[in-house]
Amino acid sequence: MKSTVSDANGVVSVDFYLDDVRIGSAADVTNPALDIVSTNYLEGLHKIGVVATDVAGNTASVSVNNIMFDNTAPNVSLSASTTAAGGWYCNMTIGFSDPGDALVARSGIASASMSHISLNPNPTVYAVGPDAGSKVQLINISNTQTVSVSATDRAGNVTSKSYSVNLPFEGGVCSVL
Ligand SMILES: [Ca+2]
Ligand SMILES: [Ca+2]
Repeated sequence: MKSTVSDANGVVSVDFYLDDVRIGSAADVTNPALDIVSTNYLEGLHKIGVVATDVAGNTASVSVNNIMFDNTAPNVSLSASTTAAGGWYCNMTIGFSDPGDALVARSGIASASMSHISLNPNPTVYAVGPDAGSKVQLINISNTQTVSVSATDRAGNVTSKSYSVNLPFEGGVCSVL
């Protein structure tokens, strides 16, 4: 986190607080900053505060409530939803969600992608909202192929998985192995 402070006669210290507990001081009072490792704290909403002290000992403070620490990576899954009736294709559905209570511990899905090595080397990235459902992508496959899925939440946590998917050469039922 970063803060901006100023004082006509000089600032001597800038202290940072998390949930009203002092957790550190700025090394440089002209550009106050402190890194917080969110995984050292409980997931959910927190209060962050800053106290600046001038040469005369006067203090000024500011705080911000409801800063979310999201320490849990999203869930991702893959399913085959359509048979390959007469064609070398099936509909693959990527499912994704960000676990946690909707109002507290979940930052929401920022993006999700699906890639298929042999036909689509570049992942298709969907722009999705925090509570978006699954997306569908048509993928041409034959026999056993690998499909990779990934989801990223708004806090930057990523989950990636790879699945073997089977489609019989001439029609048949697509299946995630
Ligand atoms: Ca002053
Ligand atoms: Ca999350």
